[in-house]
Amino acid sequence: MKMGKNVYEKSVDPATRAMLLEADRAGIETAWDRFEKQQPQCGFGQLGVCCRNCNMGPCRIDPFGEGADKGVCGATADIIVARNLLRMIAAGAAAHSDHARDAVLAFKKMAEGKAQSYQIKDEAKLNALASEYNISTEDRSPEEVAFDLANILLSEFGKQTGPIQFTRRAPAKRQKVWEAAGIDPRGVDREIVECMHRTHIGVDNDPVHILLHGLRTSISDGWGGSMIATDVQDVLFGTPTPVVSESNLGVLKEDEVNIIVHGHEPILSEMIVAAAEDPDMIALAKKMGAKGISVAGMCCTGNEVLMRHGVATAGNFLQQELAVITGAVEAMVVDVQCIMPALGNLSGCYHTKFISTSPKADFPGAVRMEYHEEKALETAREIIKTAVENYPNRDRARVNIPKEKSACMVGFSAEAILGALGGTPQPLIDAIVSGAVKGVGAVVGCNNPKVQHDYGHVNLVRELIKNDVLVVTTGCNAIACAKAGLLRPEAAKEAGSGLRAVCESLGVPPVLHMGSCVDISRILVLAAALANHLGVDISDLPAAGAAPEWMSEKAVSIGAYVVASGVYTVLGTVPPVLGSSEVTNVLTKGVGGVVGATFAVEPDPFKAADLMIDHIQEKRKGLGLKS
Ligand code: CUV
Repeated sequence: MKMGKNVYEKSVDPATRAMLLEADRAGIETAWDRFEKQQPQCGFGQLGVCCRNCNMGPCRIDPFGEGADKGVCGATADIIVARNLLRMIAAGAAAHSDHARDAVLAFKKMAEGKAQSYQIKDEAKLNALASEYNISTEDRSPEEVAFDLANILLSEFGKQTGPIQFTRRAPAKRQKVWEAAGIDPRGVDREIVECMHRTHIGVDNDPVHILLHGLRTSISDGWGGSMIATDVQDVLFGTPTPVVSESNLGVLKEDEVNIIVHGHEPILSEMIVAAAEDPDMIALAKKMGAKGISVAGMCCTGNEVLMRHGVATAGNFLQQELAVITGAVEAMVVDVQCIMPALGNLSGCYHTKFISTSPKADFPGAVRMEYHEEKALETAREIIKTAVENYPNRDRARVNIPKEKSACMVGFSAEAILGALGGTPQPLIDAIVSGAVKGVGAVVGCNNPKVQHDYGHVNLVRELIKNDVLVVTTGCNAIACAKAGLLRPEAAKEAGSGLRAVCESLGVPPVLHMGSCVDISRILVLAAALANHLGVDISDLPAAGAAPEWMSEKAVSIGAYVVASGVYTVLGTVPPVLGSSEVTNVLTKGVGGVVGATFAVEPDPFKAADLMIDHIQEKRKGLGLKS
């Protein structure tokens, strides 16, 4: 049947297919339908040659060379594409870093005793961070240390001269590369603001010069904003250690109040998880006829509570609407980033309450329950209560929860990985030297309806582990892997014999879930630890990165800082740069001469795996290791 066939083309995930059929039956539209209605998508936009940066325009360059070859100001396709890309990086870096800022502000309020719901959960990490900043810990309470640390972290955003402290975690050779290229960032906010200044009409009009600033800005994200977010969140909520859980829409409960936390900030989701355990709330749920309260995550705030508490995750980016379509979600609670405004209308077709909590993010059709640190737990309780009281409104006839869910082992922070190895990266290095493990692949990023949902993620990762490449993952790739069963220790059976033996001896999966998107900073820290241990640069490591289904501007910033850190990166969807041969050449070739790594684009996950494996073999050769 045509409808069924369509569903097969849209996703490889059976739960997703089931819900897409249900959506069709109910006449409900999803992102896939809206994507189809957008076809054909604007060719100028796809190539990146449309400029709306001033009101002499909009201008666009004719890619066939028959019409306009310059905008009104004289900007060529090369300039326009580079400027547009820089604005994407700015937005992505801003999203991660503004999240980090809020985490630090919450941390500061905690230190001042103004946010009673939060405590210091990882004092060892607090002290380690304090010593990185030369903050004295002697004869001082953890809160006093935290207060000083919060202030100095806040200053990383607004500072005018560098370096950003955490960039000093990179190998010395890498820092020299950045200094030589003039891309060592000065301050997080400064670089982002400068992106906006440079791309204003009549400022920076040299594509290479523009792209170099893009790298600088992205480094201020990866080794700045994102890393600050990860570390402060670890101090506040605990550094993840291995924990088991479940993943996919089948984690929703037939007979319990289902609450989904969706978005990015654990500042909120942590409190929701805590409040859901409140005996009063559970008693209320029972009074409403439910057996209990079940919290499940989506996207990266889901990853945060999955990593730290083993809270089940209901799915990745493209499943957010499908969760509502199960008819079994009492509340979809969101904070910031990757939340589809479509959820407003959609929730209106079901009993689901769509609750937006961030002072920064409002949505049509959402109930606003603004969330402030001072009253964090109180607000979380009110949110839970709203969800619980909504349970009797669930229409049983419309409940359709797919049965699929997979077990997963998660929680592999850099600390947990080093801990599992006995406190030093040496055993992993030995495995790499012997060739049992060929190298490390970092596979991350979103879903995108341009790609069959999860197809790129799951096939790329399977191919890598089959070839003895250990995979580290975050974000929506991690969730795709969890759903496919690749985060179970038993998945070692799918790995090549060398990787399989290593995983089985350690009792870990061949794919290590390192967290949310800001936690790609954990991958950087791990890469730095490996490089430092070997006395080489990150660009010398047998490692490669990939984002098979990326879509967000954050992913552009991530790709840029991963490459700027020396890691070859393969993108599965085409970034809007092909309208400029100069920009395309710089990203795929020229940048290698500056930072020792380049981008590649390869939509086919099997070919992408080959590219990564070839790169890893080349780096092995460079280190004198056998292939
Ligand atoms: Ni931040 S950025 S769709 S949730 S990974 Fe998922 Fe991860 Fe992309 Fe968003």
